[in-house]
Amino acid sequence: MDRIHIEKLEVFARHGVCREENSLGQKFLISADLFKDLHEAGKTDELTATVHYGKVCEFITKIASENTYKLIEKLAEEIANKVLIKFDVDRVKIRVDKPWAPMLLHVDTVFVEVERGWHTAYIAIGSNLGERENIIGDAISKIDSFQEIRVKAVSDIIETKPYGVTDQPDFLNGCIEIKTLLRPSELLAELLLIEASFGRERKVRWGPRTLDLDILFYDDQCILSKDLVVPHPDMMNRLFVLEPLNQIAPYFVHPVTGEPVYALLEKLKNKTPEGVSK
Ligand code: A4P
Ligand code: MG
Repeated sequence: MDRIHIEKLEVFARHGVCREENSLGQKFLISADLFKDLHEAGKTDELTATVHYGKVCEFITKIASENTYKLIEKLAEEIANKVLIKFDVDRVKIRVDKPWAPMLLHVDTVFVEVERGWHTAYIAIGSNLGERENIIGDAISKIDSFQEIRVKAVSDIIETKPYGVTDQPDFLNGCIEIKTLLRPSELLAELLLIEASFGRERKVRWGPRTLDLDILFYDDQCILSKDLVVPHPDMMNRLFVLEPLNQIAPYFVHPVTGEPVYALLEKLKNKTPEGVSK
């Protein structure tokens, strides 16, 4: 992919584990790769079509000089995260060199390098208790209020009959597409907190709930752990998931089955002749 490369920006700052480093300070060299499609800027010659590398340098200098961290790992992580949030880039690689680190040995330089970027995830939303519509709307706003999450698309919210445990009120269901800097486990932790903030109680599996937030896809990753399974293992059996998901991501390919969402939906509808949301 195209990139803008910043090589060894000099910043005087006070990061380090030793107290002297925090008071005296030293020079750090910071390099950055900003990954972005530059075709438009190359064609139009317009600054608005690209990222102003001067502004990025000023921004990095501010982060590095106005904070004091023990580790250059932390500095690199902070710069990566903040640059991704502030500037319109898909991915960044940040390298922090500390060539004058106080060691009684000679090394040319010591550096850490991290690569971070935006990820795409799809989340299913359900509610069948309380003010369902308001709860879903407020939950979406809450998700969007995170700096590390951007809601990119919202499906229609549809009324559905309960699936699994059928002796419970009807649900409202929808799906959203997000871009996020959070890792899957961090995203799950935030979603569980949001569920809890809407009074979600876990009494019965598949039972009634004020708010349910399930991660359907996270990029094309397959995750199988005690707390998280992605893609959601039962999504292909649920019209209440596939119908709204098909509105916002019909061509997203399920990384396990290799089928796009619209095909999963067609398949399920053929198994469910009434074509109703179950
Ligand atoms: N977990 C694992 N993978 C995931 C994932 N991809 N996304 C873990 C979110 N969580 C995931 O979830 C239990 C644990 O699953 C979480 O703590 C997380 O670590 P839960 O939401 O407390 O459990 P649950 O909802 O009672 O069970 P389950 O199997 O998650 O149920 P679902 O799949 O959420 O289904 N009918 C209609 N019409 N509409 C609905 O929305 N929802 C359900 C619940 C049943 N019937 C429904 C609907
Ligand atoms: Mg759930």
